[in-house]
Amino acid sequence: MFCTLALLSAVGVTQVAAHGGVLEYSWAEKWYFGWAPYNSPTGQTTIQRPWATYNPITDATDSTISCNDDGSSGALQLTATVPAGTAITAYWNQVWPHAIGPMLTYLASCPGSTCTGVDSKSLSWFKIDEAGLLSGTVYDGEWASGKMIQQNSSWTTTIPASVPSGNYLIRFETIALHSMPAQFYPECAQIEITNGGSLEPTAAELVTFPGAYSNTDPGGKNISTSILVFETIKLICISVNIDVYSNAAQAQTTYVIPGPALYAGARSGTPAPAPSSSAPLPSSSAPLPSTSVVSSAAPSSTAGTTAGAAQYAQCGGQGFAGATTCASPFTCTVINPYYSQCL
Ligand SMILES: *[C@@H]1O[C@H](CO)[C@@H](O)[C@H](O)[C@H]1NC(C)=O
Ligand SMILES: *[C@@H]1O[C@H](CO)[C@@H](O)[C@H](O)[C@H]1NC(C)=O
Ligand SMILES: [Cu+2]
Repeated sequence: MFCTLALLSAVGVTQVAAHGGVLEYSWAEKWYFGWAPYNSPTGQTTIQRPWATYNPITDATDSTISCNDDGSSGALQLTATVPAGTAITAYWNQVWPHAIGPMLTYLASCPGSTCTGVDSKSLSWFKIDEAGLLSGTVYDGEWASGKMIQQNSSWTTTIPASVPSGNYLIRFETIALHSMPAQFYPECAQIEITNGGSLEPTAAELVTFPGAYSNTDPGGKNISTSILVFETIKLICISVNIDVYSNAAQAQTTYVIPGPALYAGARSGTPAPAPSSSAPLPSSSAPLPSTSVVSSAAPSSTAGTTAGAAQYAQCGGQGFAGATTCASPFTCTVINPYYSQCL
């Protein structure tokens, strides 16, 4: 009885207290400030698409799920130029409160010579980065969004070198699974990719928002039920015999990240997809070591670490215990104190 009451009020507090979105971006040592949803739209000049609210989207098919707004660009919309291969960091408001759930990044190509005026709901999106359950179990493992919090509430995604040059929206998203239903936090920015490659996303890699997610996705609304129960019992009812709940989530070490298969150029980390050697990474693969793409060369080099970490792999940062050298010709580059990457 006590536990039930405590549970309800704790959930309520969590939901009121802490939400938000992407407030800034940085790459190549430049900073780009985002849209301020609680200021007047008049006079706002930013590369970020306008967005409406710090509140989460709680319906996977909501009309605002492309860019957390009606899909339109700003009156004074800017576009930033980004060479393909650049690592872009998005910053959420600090300290991001939701440590359970995946991180996802998408691109959508705009028709014509600019994304300005293009409705984000009309575009086809492909996923260039995803990370879900990094280690452990759904019950108490480490999630990508927890790692995002450790990394100064930021997430770094590299624009694959294979993406064709052109105008794109980039959509960073974190999904919070601590409560039911799942909470979606997507924001978008306008970029022009230069020096790109020639690997178009395939039809199977392209989705629309809404359309990409469903409320019955195993990685969406559904899985958060068990997490909510376990987390809340763990926090609030510490003395209760939790054995009775120790079934599925305690044993579950995989989490199916929602959305389409990862774009091939992001899977291989090289401009051209290696046809047979690089089996597609299962999108549910729990123990992805980092946010980054995994080189197909990685598995064979695990015995001797002299080769160093692959391109785009994490190679340093607070709390990082993996290899700190990079395979030739890449060098370990500090992105921020929490994250260094082989570039
Ligand atoms: C949740 O998942 C279970 C089993 O995986 C399934 O039977 C059930 O219908 C799902 N519920 C929803 C709301 O999707
Ligand atoms: C952490 O993020 C904030 C933006 O939220 C930024 O201003 C600050 O420079 C970042 N710190 C580091 C060390 O990257
Ligand atoms: Cu929140």
